[in-house]
Amino acid sequence: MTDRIVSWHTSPSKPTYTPPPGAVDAHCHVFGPMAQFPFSAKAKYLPEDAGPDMLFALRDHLGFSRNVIVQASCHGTDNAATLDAIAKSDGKARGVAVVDPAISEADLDALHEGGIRGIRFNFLKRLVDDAPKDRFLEVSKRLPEGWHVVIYFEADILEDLRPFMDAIPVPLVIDHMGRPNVAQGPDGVDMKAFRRLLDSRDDIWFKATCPDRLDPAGSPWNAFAKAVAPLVADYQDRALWGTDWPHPNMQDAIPDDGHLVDMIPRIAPTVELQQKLLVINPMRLYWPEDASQT
Ligand code: 0GY
Repeated sequence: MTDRIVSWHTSPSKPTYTPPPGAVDAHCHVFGPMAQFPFSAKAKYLPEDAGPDMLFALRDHLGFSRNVIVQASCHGTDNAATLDAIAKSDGKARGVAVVDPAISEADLDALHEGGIRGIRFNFLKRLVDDAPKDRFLEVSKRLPEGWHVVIYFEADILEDLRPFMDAIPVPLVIDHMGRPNVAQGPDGVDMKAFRRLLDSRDDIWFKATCPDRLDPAGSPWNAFAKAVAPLVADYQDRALWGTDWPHPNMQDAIPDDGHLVDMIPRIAPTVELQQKLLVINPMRLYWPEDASQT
């Protein structure tokens, strides 16, 4: 691992779609800057710097108001870069941390003070060396009030993870819908299994994100739109949306973030759905104290 990767579009287009006031990009990351926040020795990719200034410039360019910054695997369990970005956001960002499950209560409280509202369990073997379910479960039982657990997995291990997910006593947010094969369509086996998971509890949320990762046919991501729009309609109070900028690890088919925003009306065609997806739902999870104003 020598070359540092540029995984984002350097001049994304201005979207045609205008998000509603107060829209939240509920899945994005920051990388470094490395000189200040070195990457983990266990990182599986080494990105170029993509710090808060770049993230906030993109937020404004795309017409969004707030960000939820998810700790990327390249920073391991040191959340300093994520916390730094939140601190620089003027209250417009909150975050999801990755922690050593042995973290103390005092350190969890410090993360809360810094704007963290959840922790992420990553089960992708290409990104992390291990994912200890028993230890994850233990820490999920002692999170600060109002926090949730974000889980990142691929569709082929959904059934294996069911007992683990069932035992987590706080709300769950599933990254990228558990990476279904969208080419199977809205009634394919992956989407059906994901719907069974959503039906098992009413506090499981999902991110209707990453057409660039999930649609094998590529842009304009028609299979993604076809498979995901019914899910957003049927579970409209639990759907979130995000850019995934700076698109960790993407090297081929780096998406244009303006085009990603233009997907929103294709998966949420009415103003009411868009308001839920982009404002009401993320505000309930990440800024509940302000949510009633939306
Ligand atoms: C994503 C997707 C990926 C990476 C990470 O933390 C990460 O490194 O999340 C991926 O490579 O699929 O959610 O941003």
